[in-house]
Amino acid sequence: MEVDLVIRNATVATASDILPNQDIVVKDERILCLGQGLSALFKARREIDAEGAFVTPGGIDSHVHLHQDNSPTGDTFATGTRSAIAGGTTTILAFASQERTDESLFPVVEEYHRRSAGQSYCDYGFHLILTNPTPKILQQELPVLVKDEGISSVKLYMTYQPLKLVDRQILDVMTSTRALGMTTMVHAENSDMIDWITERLEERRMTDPYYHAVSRPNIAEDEATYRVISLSELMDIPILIVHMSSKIAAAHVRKAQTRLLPIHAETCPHYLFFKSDRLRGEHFEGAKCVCSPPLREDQMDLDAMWQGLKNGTFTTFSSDHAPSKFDHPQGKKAGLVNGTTSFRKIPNGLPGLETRVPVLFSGGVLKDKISIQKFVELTSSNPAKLYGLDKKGTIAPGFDADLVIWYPSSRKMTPFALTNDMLHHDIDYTPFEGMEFENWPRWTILRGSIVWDRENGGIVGQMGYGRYLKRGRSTLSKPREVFVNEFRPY
Ligand code: DUC
Ligand code: ZN
Ligand code: ZN
Ligand code: ZN
Repeated sequence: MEVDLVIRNATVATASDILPNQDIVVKDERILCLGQGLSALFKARREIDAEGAFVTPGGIDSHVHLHQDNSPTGDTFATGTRSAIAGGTTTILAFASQERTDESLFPVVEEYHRRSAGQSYCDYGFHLILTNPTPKILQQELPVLVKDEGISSVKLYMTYQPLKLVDRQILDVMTSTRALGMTTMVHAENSDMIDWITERLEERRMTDPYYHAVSRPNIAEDEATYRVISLSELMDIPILIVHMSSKIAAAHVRKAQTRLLPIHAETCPHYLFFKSDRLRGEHFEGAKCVCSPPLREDQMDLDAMWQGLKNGTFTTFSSDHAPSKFDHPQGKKAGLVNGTTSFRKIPNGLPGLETRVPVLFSGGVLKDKISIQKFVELTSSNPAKLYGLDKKGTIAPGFDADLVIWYPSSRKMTPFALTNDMLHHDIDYTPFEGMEFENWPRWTILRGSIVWDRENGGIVGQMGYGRYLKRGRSTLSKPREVFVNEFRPY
């Protein structure tokens, strides 16, 4: 039989197993079969020798901000997804973001389709950011978006004046997401604590980038995390708490999971590797690392993030790619006007879409901090299951042939120190500048097509090859029909 691609002698790593000497056979964008000694049975239009190399499922980055109005100097779908494939990510979930004044979600989703159509190098889907959850939107529009658009998740903010929902609004949203089987993602920080501290710091002229971290202490994340877990328990719905950064907050997630509540959480590369001293850089350079929740002061918090990756507290490991250019008046330098600093005006967020997978491979798997199976689970399999991507997230017959082929340990890649000019985003810095990498995706394959070839041409995929993905329900968790008392939220 003639097939499109055979990858020979791969060491296939999935979330459960490491399988040596595998031939992976690809036909019509999908994995047809894999096993030992298969290559002789097929005539392949293209072969790749992966002798001694790990092959892992294409990365799924389930938290990416592209072309949002609130970051005018960030990445577009074209530049962001170009960087994704260069770093072994074949699917992203970006946000279609409702403004407080938007009375309908349909034009919002249409607008994000316009921004992404024909622009994407990788497959993509949308989460909805809900900032104006009116009864019409919750009862009439959300069901249509779930059914027709395959948008099966929303993100809510507990902080930021233009975005935040108060608890009773969160309960309103949860009523609908519960009925529709959607996953509810939450940015958990206590808004009043942050605003109040920010005002005091401004009165005291403590406005350098470093004070952004001071204005958002661990306890603000801790309180909001516990609160939203309580709201979730009241409503009996699965949630995912995004971009977690602190040990005390993660402990609430762990405890809730031990009680079998359907609480999921996510952490990001920057919370594993960087502390808040990064915000102290000279010449306003600290602004490069302003994100929310902020980088933490204490190594204890970074250690807790690693521990949470290993022990299952964190379901997903996402980039939270939310970049702004540094040297631009609407970028990070918005917080520096005529020599006067104002951390409040620095756009929040870091670039990290291209580096997410290699950072965890090189800095986690190769440093024996996590197993390769755990790496696959966090970077690909769990995001697929949590967000209803039923053809993605593992290497098995019938699944999309989304694959990353690493450099083999026998023919090692020359280790290198990362510089921003090696990356493919449209951002003028990377917080990972200077970090040593001992491996990097040699090839990235999306639905059977080579889209990244590090030795021959780099980006070889086409803009527009990436497809919009309609998603289904989460297969990781659902309501349990367990309630706090006789009250039912429906
Ligand atoms: N939340 C995000 O999810 N990304 C960037 C900034 C923020 O607060
Ligand atoms: Zn957030
Ligand atoms: Zn607490
Ligand atoms: Zn984000």
